[in-house]
Amino acid sequence: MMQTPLIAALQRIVGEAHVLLGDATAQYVTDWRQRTHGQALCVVRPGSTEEVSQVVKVCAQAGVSIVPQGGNTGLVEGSIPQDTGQQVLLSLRRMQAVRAIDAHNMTITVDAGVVLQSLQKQVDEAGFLFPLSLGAEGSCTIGGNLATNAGGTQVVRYGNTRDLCLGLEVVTADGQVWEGLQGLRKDNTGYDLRNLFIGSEGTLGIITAATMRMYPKPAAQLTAWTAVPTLEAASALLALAHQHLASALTGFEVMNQQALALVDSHYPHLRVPMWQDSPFCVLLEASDSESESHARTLFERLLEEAMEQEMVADAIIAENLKQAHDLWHIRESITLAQAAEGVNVKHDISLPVSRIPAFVEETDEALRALVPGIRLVNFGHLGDGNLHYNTQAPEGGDAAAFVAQFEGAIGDVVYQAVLRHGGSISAEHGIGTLKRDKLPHYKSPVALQLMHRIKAALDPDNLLNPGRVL
Ligand code: FAD
Ligand code: 2HG
Ligand code: ZN
Repeated sequence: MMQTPLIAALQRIVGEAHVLLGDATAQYVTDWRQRTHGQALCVVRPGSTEEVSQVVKVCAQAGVSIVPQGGNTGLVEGSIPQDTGQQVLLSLRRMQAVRAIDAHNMTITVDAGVVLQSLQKQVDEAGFLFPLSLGAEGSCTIGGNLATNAGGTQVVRYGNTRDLCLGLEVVTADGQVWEGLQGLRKDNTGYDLRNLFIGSEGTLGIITAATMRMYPKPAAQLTAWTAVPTLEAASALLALAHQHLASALTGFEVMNQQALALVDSHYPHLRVPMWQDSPFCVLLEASDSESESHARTLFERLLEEAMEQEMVADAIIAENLKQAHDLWHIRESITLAQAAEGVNVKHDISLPVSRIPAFVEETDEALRALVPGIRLVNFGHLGDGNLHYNTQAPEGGDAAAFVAQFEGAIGDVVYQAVLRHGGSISAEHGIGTLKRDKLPHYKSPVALQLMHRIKAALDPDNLLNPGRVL
C-alpha cells in the first residue's frame, strides 16, 4: 500500500497503530449481510473527539471523503466504503468512555463508540433502565443507533432512539466541534440541530458523543407468547393490550409461521412454541411499576378476554426471567435464521397498524403470482406499525439467483403497495445505498429538495458518506 501524504498525516494524528491498511481493513469493508464489499484507502481509529476533528480537517484539505462506522451492523449498506479504494473509513469503536452519569437529571453522557449492550449494563448498574433494545445490541454502537435513529423492540413504550436522546456532540464536515450535550428537556433557541443529525446516517456530521435519557426500572417485567389466527386478530389484540396495559405495554412483536419455521429449522434447540399450528404468533411484554403479581393479573385478564373474543387461540406467560429471555431469543433469531438460509430480500416498512392486514393480504398474493413458491417471511414490531416484510427463495431454490433475478421486481410490488396504503419504505433501518435510488419515487419532491439543500449547506463539498441517503 502506497504511503500517501494523507495517510502519513492521519498516522500523526491517531498513531500508526490506529491507521489500518490493506488486509487489516477487511473486517470493516463488507456489510453485515455480506452482500457488498467495499475498499478503503485506510481505516482510521481515532480515540477522542479532538482526533476526529483533526482527521476530518486533513481529509477535507485532501478532498478525500469519509465513511463513519460504528458496529457495522446496519442493514442498508450505509456503513462501508465504496469500491473505489479512495475513501477513509472512520471507525468510532475506540471511543468507549462514559463521560458522566447525572442521576437527578436522569441522563448518561457517553462516547459514540460505546456498544449498546454495554450502555444498557452501565445504566442498569446506576439503578436505571436504558430501554433501547435490538438483536444487534452486542455489537452496534450508540453512535450508529443515533445515526440511523434505530427502533427495536421497546418503541411502543419508549419511542425510537431520537426520543431517548437529549444531546449530541458532533464533528462537522469542516472539522469543527458542535457541543450540545447539556441534557436539556426544553431548549427552543432556534432550529433543532440535534434532531437534524439524528437519522442522517453519517451524511451531515460525525456523532462523537451523546447524552441519553435514563428511565426508572420497572418493578416487574412479564412476557407472553400467543398463537393468533390472523393479522386482523393480531391488530385487535394490540388495541386490547393498549386498553388493558396502558403504558405498561412495552413490547408487541408479530411473527408469521414462515419466520418461525426458519428459526425452528436452523435452531431446533430453541423449541419454538405453537408455530406449527398457528399462522402467526405474537410476543407481548408488560413492564409494571407495582409488582409482578399486579402485572400477572393484568396480563391474565387481557389474555382471558382475548381468548373469549377469539383473537388468541393459545397463550403462555413466562414463569421466570429465563423463560422470558428464551422467548425473546426466538424472536431475535429470525434475522440470523434468514441469513443462515441464504441471501434474501428485506423490506423494513411502516404502515398505519389498521392497514397492515390488507397490505399483507394483497402483497402476499401479488408476490406469489410473481414468484411461485416464494417464501414470505413476515415479522416485526406490530405495536409500531413496523413490519419486516422479507422474502426468501422457494424451498430448495438457488438463493443468489432468486435475489439477482427478483429483488427489483419484488421491491416494486412491495413499495407500490406501501405507497397505496400510506406507509414508509424505511421504518427503522434507514436508506443507506440499498434504498437510495428508491427514495425519489416514494418521497415528495419538496421534501427531497429540502433534504438536498440541507446536505449542501452542512457538507458543501460532499465529503461525509457521499452517495448515501441522497
Ligand atoms: P453502523 O452499521 O456502523 O452504521 C450505520 C450508519 O450510521 C452508517 O450510515 C454509518 O455511516 C452511520 N454512523 C455510524 N456511526 C456513526 C457516527 N458515530 N456518526 C455518524 N454516523 C455514524 N435496527 C433497528 O432499528 N431495529 C432493530 O430491531 C434492529 N435489529 C437488528 C438486528 C440484527 C441482527 C442486525 C444485524 C441489525 C439490526 N438493526 C436493527 C440494524 C442496526 O443494528 C441498527 O441500525 C444499528 O443502529 C446500527 O448501529 P451500528 O453501530 O452498527 O452502525
Ligand atoms: C429486527 O427487528 C431487525 O429483528 C432486523 O430490525 C429485521 O432482519 C430484518 O429484516
Ligand atoms: Zn426491526
